Amino acid sequence: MKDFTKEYFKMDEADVIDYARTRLVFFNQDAELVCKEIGDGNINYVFRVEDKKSNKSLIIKQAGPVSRISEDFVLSPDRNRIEYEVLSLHNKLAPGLVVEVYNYDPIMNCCAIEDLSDYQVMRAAMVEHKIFPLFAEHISTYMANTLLLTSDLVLDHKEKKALVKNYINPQLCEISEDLVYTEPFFDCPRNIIYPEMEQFIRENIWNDEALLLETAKLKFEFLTNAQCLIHGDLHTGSIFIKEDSTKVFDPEFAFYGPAGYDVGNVIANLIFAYANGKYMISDDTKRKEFLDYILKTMKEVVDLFVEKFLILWDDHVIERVAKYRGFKEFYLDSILRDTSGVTGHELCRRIIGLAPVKDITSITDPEARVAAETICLSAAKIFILERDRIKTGDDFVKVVKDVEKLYCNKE
Ligand code: SR1
Ligand code: MG
Repeated sequence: MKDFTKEYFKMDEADVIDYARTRLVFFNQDAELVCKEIGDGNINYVFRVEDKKSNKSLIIKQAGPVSRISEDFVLSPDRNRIEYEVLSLHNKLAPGLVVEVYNYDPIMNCCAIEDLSDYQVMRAAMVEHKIFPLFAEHISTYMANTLLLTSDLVLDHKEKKALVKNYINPQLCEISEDLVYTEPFFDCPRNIIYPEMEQFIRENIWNDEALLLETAKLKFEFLTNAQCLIHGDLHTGSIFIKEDSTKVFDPEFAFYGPAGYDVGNVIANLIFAYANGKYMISDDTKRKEFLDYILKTMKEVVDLFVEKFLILWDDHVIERVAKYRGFKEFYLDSILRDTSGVTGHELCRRIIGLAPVKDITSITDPEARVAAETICLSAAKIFILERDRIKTGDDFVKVVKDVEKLYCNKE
């Protein structure tokens, strides 16, 4: 058996079984362990270990020295510590809405995490057009709690600054700075573009100077606004879901950044689910039911987030000047502006950039794929350019409906 206590190495399935048996206090002595690497993300190795005797299981997530999607990304294993600490903190701030984390190992750069095998990764569930009526309720609580309760509004400012330092995450932030804010907006060799969309992208994104200017402003918002501890990658691939429960995981991109980054990621990824449902569900009744569900969820995510944020504000804010009349509205207004801008960025970067999403790439018919991408990119432009006026759940939904009407009338 290899030594897990001296020096890091990348584990295979057999190593992980030995590791779980010898380094974790989880399985019984007589456990019959089996292990499978189940990771399909862009970055890490994810192993599921199960005891065939007791059916107990857990997940071991190990950070490799480079990302899986491309060796261009050499990544500090410190992301594993950040993930462990953020999950531990978020479990306190939003109990029941975050996966449990059992252990962090700074030598092997891995975490042991609760196995949620009765849940599904939300993106996979969305591509199967499943409906989760409680999702908006759950994710809005998670976001309101984690975003407000880690901010200068409620924390002693020295304590907050210590947290900013603890969660400094330069390499993972650089990925978002490049992949979300920079590369989708020029003809970057790393971009992955559906060939039939190239002309549309060139004319409507890369050559739109007014749009480029706004993306620069939003990039600087991401770079400089240490507002609160954000998840940093809150797409539907970072959420486990089942009918009555939602659990967020994978906060390795967490850092002190703008709150709207998390909210905007959730909204944009609901729009990808919408685009997929629109073109992949052939039964009219089922399609209408799924699309109505997504639009209702988008509206509720925004409106419930605002409602819960305001309630928490009244109960928790201690900063004296934040209590001046009008400041609460000013603060929330800036989060919603960022939310709209980030929604636009996430929509663009998943269609133009290096890391596409299955909701879009699984649309099989080429015309449908072009239509879905055109709707997403046209909505993205409005979310970025008109972010000053997009404030309510209805405003977010209207952008999607308006773009859809325009595009479908042209067809
Ligand atoms: C190199 S990593 C590409 C993307 O995968 C992660 O989930 C993040 O979204 C990142 O941007
Ligand atoms: Mg991830």
